[in-house]
Amino acid sequence: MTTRRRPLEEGDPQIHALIQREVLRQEEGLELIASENFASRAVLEAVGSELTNKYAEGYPGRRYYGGCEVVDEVERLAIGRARALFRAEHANVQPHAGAQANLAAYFAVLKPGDRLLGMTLSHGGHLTHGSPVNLSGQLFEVAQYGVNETSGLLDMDRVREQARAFRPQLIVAGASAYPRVIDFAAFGAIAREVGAVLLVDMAHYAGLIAGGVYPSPVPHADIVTSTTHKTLRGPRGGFILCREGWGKPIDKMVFPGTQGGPLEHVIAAKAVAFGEAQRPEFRAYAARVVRNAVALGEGLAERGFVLVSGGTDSHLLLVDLRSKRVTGKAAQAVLDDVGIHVNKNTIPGDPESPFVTSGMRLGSAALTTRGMGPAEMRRIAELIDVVLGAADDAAVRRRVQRDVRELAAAFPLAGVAASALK
Ligand code: DSN
Repeated sequence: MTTRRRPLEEGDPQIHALIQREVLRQEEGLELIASENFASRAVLEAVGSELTNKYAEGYPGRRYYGGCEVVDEVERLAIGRARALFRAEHANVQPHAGAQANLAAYFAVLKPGDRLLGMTLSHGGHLTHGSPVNLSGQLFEVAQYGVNETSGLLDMDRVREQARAFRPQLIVAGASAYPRVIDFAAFGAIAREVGAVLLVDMAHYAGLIAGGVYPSPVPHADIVTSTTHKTLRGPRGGFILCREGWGKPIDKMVFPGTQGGPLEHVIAAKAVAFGEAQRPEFRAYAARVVRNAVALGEGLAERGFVLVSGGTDSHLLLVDLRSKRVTGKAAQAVLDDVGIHVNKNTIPGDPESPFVTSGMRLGSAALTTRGMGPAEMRRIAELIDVVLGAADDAAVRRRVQRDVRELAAAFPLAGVAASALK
């Protein structure tokens, strides 16, 4: 008789128990963090594979180590699938994360002291788009654009004026808390007019772009960076797409410029995710993500929540909590306590500090993967409203926590592999 080996449980019960706790937390809660998702079992299996044992500095066919014949095939598959999925001329799948993808891409274009124009973090941009606390804000001369604080929308005329005045060598488009469609064509035209390279960081929208429900930046940008784990629902990691002419400088700046050995187990999982995203079911998933975000936004608006920009065209919502007299920090804590996971977020012109904030960011990608639909989104809007309206009432919090667990139990994580591609 053979007994099933449980190497982690037996070999490291502490880490095993912590992973089990995290699985339970994910199972029992409602994941509304806009940058998170649930990867398929196939993606998880690839990440947990023996490919982690292999060093493979270099690129397929040009490695600094022997024994790379298998990982060469893995990486070629990932590159081919990324290029096909996004119709890109060149792909580099080695960036360990989005920040690394951006850093490598910046150095392919810029020298220290050159000029970068990016979206300000407090208006929904990203740390790596020129924030003073990030290398991108320290190594380059940076100017930042934002949204119109009344409409919450990007004003492309204003961006054009800034670009004309600042004459950046690189313009960065893309955001981490902008719910609406970004006009990549307008960014492309502005970049051409001022002689800048256009880089689009599509990390948040990648799955929606792959699924055909959000416009692709690829026809308009010289370079596109991304992560694989948000709406794209792959493993935690990054990648870069670019026009052929940028291929060599980008590859050189990923390795050896900014990284060492690639994570071939993660690259295998990226290939799996790109493969999943090529299927017709993924297009249906992407459409459901947007429909769910719209439903969640409508449910919240009906209950007096104010949505920055009035709604969403994507997977995410930015909620101005001032009408509810609660800060982002307090809302996040109360919601966490009942198992609804969101993140506090600055809103345009936020009077509070980035640590406190007046807003929260919500996203529908993860719960859509679990199989939830518009009816569940409306129910969640109601639960958010109830708990934020009675934050000091422990009995209400416990009742909402029970409702949250009940709703989550109806869409088990164990069903993700099946429901994810429904
Ligand atoms: N930290 C990610 C997010 O939550 O949007 C972006 O890198």
